[in-house]
Amino acid sequence: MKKSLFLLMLTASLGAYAANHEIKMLDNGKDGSMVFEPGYVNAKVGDTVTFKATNSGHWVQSKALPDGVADFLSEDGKDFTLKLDKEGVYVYTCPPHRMMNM
Ligand SMILES: [Cu+2]
Repeated sequence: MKKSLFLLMLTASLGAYAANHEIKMLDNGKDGSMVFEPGYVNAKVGDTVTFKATNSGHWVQSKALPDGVADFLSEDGKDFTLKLDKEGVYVYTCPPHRMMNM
């Protein structure tokens, strides 16, 4: 009886483990104009990241990814959710504002 209770608790905590992180794509943010906000997210494997098309005219494209992770490219004015299946650093850019370090 005690053992099955423990397993249920473990499942519940695993379910709570995966989080979604929102990154807004903005014309103007705390860090200046044409920015992702926040500019950095610390996430865990299994989490998702949603790039919110808060302002149109921005989208997101992968630039450098951990080995084995497929390149991604979202569409202008559309939210995009990425599942983080591998540990590592994910670097991305906004193609129209690459020259502005977005
Ligand atoms: Cu942009």
